[in-house]
Amino acid sequence: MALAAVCLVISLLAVPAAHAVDHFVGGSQGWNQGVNYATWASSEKFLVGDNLIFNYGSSHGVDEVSQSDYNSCTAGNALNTYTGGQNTVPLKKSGPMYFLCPSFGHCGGGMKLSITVAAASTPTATPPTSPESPSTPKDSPSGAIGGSGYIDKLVLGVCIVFAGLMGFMS
Ligand SMILES: [Cu+2]
Repeated sequence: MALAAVCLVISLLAVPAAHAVDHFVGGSQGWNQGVNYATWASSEKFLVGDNLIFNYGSSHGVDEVSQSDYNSCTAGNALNTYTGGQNTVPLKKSGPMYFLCPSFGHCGGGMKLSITVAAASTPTATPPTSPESPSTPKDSPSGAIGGSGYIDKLVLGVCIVFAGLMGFMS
């Protein structure tokens, strides 16, 4: 039964890699003034199906805007407006997305965020890391196949058949 156990472990390692990632904007600093969001975004890997999580105080808000409004810090033509202090923004399609705080002067002071969302099926060279542990190496042996849902299902299917055979023979 040892081989079946190994098979089960491989399945458990492979399957979670396909799950959506919640990106907490700004890490522990949240959505606030005095945070470099270009630096934060450069450490994240955004994929279709992931979420952006904004946490902020009552003096702030979140507007999704066009690239030109992002560049000029124009808040009047928002594509989507979020308020209330905590928002989950689903990343539904690949391409760039732009956000800014509509409070007067905040965007000009740097409270703006641009990200590039990649298609979920794109193989990832490095697994996404959480802002709390940026230096943790993740050298999982399943990393090379973790990006493919098809391979995950294949591994799982083979394991189910294999486990069934082992149970039948023992
Ligand atoms: Cu603000």
